[in-house]
Amino acid sequence: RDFRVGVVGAGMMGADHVKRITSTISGARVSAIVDPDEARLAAALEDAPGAKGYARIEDALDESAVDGVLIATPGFLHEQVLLPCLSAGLPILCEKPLTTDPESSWRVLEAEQATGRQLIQVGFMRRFDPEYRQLRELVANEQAGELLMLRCAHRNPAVPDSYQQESLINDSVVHEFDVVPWLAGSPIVSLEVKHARRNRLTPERLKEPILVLMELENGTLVDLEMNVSIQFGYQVTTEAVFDSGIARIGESHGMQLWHQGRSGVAEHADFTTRFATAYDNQVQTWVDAARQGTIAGPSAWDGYRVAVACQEGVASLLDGKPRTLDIPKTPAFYL
Ligand code: ISE
Repeated sequence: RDFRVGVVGAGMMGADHVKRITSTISGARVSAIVDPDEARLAAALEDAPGAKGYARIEDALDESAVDGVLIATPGFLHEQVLLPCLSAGLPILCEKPLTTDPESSWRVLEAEQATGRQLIQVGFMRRFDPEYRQLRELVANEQAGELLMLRCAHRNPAVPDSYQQESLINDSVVHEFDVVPWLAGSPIVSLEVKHARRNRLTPERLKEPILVLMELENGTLVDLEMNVSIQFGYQVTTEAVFDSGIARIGESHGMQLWHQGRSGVAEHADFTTRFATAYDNQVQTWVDAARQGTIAGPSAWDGYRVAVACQEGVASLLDGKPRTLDIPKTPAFYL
C-alpha cells in the first residue's frame, strides 16, 4: 500500500509538497496535514483528497495516521516537531534548516541516535538538482583538472516581511553551506562576510547584498554573492574554475524570444519553479528510501554541520570579522 505522509506546516513549501506528493510522487500519498492555522489547513486539504487535518503533530501520531513525516514549518519550530516524530520511530524529511542553532541540532542528533537508526533526511534539495549533480561529477572525475575556485550567486527578487537580517545566512546562505562542501568534497574551514553598498530597494530592516567568502579544507576558495532584492527574478548560479577549464550551472535556458527590440529567455520568479525537479527528485528519493527503512540524502549530521556554519556566518555578518569553524569529529553513527 502507499506510504502515508504527514505534512507538517501548510505554508508556501508545505502546500507545494502536498501538491507534489499528490500529483507527482509514486508510492506515496498525503494522509495528514498539520497546521494550527485553519484557513491554511483547509486550503491545503483541498489538494490532498482523503487527507485529514490536525492542529498538532501529536494528534496525528496518536492516531497512527502516518508512516513518515515531512516537516515544512518555519525553522524555529523544527525541534518541537522532530522530537515526537523521532520518539514514534518515523522516517522524516525535514525542510532546511535542521534547527536554527547548533545546540538544538545537537539535541536532535542525540534523540535520533537513541532510536538506533538514521531517520532524518534534511531538505537540502540542491543535491538533487540535475546540474549540481553533473558539476559534482565533473569535480570528482577531474576531467577539467582539480577544482580551484567556486564563484556562486544566489539572487532573490524580493523577500517576505518575516525575513530578517540574520535570514540572509540562516534562510538563504544555509543552502550554500550544505551544497558547497558536497560539490567540492571538502568541508568549510573558515568564512567571512562582507557588505556591498546597500541596495536602495532592499527593505528598511535589511542591509544587503553581501559577499560570503569561504575557504575549504583542501584549499578551494569560494565566493558567494547573496542578494535578496534583485527584482528581475530568481537566479542561482555557480561558476567552477578548474586547472584547465571552467563550468557554469544554473544559467537561464529555455525558449529564446526576440521581441520588441530585445532577445531573451524567461527567468524564474522563485525557488519553487527553479528547483522543481530537485524537489521532485528529493521527495521521491526520500519516499523510496523510507519504505526500505533508510535515508538517501543529507543526514542530520549534515544539518548539524550547517548549523555551526550558520552560527559563525551570522557572527561575521554582524561584526565583519572572519571566523573559523570548529566541527567535532563525525560520530560513528553517521559514518
Ligand atoms: C528560502 O527560504 C529558500 O530556501 C530558498 O531556496 C532561498 O533561495 C531563499 O533565499 C530562502 O529565503
